[in-house]
Amino acid sequence: MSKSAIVTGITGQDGAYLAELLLDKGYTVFGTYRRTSSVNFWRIEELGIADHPNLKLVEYDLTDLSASIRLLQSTAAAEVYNLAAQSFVGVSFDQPITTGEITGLGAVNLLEAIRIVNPEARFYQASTSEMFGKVQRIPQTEDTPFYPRSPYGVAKLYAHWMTINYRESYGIFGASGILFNHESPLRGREFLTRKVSDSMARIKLGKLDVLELGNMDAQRDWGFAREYVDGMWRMLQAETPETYVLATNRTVTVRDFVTMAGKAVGYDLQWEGREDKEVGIDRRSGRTLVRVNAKFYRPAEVDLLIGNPEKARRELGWESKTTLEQLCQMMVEADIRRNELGSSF
Ligand code: NDP
Ligand code: GDR
Repeated sequence: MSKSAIVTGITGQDGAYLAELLLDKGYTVFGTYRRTSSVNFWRIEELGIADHPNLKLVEYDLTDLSASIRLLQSTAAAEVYNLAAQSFVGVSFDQPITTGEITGLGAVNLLEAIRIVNPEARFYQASTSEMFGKVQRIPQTEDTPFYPRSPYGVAKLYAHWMTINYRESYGIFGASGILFNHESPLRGREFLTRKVSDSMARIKLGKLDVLELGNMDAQRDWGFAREYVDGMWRMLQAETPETYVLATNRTVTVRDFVTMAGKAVGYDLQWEGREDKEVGIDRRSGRTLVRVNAKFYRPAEVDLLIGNPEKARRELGWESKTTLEQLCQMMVEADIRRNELGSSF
């Protein structure tokens, strides 16, 4: 009999890629989406899986315990991937309570539903490198102490520990993936890499003058999302529920990424000025293409993330293969195509 899985957050980047992977493996996928005034399925449409016969779309809100219980009852799913979250770090400073309710407590609604309805179901929690926050040690591993720096990071840390607590208290197969930043052409446009790839494409096409950004010195370990969802699946096929870091083990600054994206469309950026006076100028034309605007600074920042995925490599056979240069090129090309077609995603 084919397996079935619940994927919360199917309208998001990872939800779309994970659904694609599970459908390819023959799963029946129950993908959950939120009731909003205009639901948007552009990602699963772009992947060509929106009309797949084994994809069942289910209306669901993570903050509702009774809905979580009914979700487990009606689907009888063997695997539950909790990808739904208020996932934007910047917004979590403005909406700390909503973020706590969705990103933190929401995971517990699902864990409770599993405990009540089907304790045999395997659970994946989408944990994050944001839990490391103020760096204590590098590279970060499963044993690095946590020090979250945003309401988002704190909420995720709560959900992470609750996953471990349900593992230890009730024997639930709860795996937690501490994933470092992962990006793709399906990334939301509010996140750094996609904001940059989309803006560089628009500058190139004459649709935008200048790209405005916040902290240029932050360093991130950026990988390709399609490879990371494969790691999630591997965690739920393992013999025992564990915590794993997924990362590339390479870190670059925001500035480096912008330079890379500029290069992908033929610009040669040089950087002048410091902090909120910094600008990126194209050497060939002398044009200012990038400017820092302090309104994009966060009240507290995570300065440096670099993960060591050795445990995942050793125990799951997982590794990241796509280089950041390849990823950046892929994102910029996708955004050039979209902008030429006048697409708004
Ligand atoms: P996205 O922001 O692209 O997707 C989040 C999903 O959660 C969307 O489908 C969203 O639905 C859904 N959602 C939000 N609130 C609720 C709610 N109350 N009830 C049900 N669904 C809800 O995130 P990603 O795909 O990038 O990330 C997936 C998960 O992995 C998230 O939990 C994120 O925090 C975590 N993560 C991501 C990393 C990354 O680099 N991408 C790294 C580490 C962890 P809607 O479309 O309606 O808003
Ligand atoms: P992050 O991703 O906060 O790491 O969280 P984001 O892409 O938002 O920021 C990355 C870094 O870039 C700096 N930055 C800017 N960021 C945005 N969004 N917009 C800007 O204009 C800008 N200028 C500079 C940020 O300050 C930050 O240092 C992501 C999310 O997907 C989380 O859900 C996930 O858990 C973590 O990655 C791992």
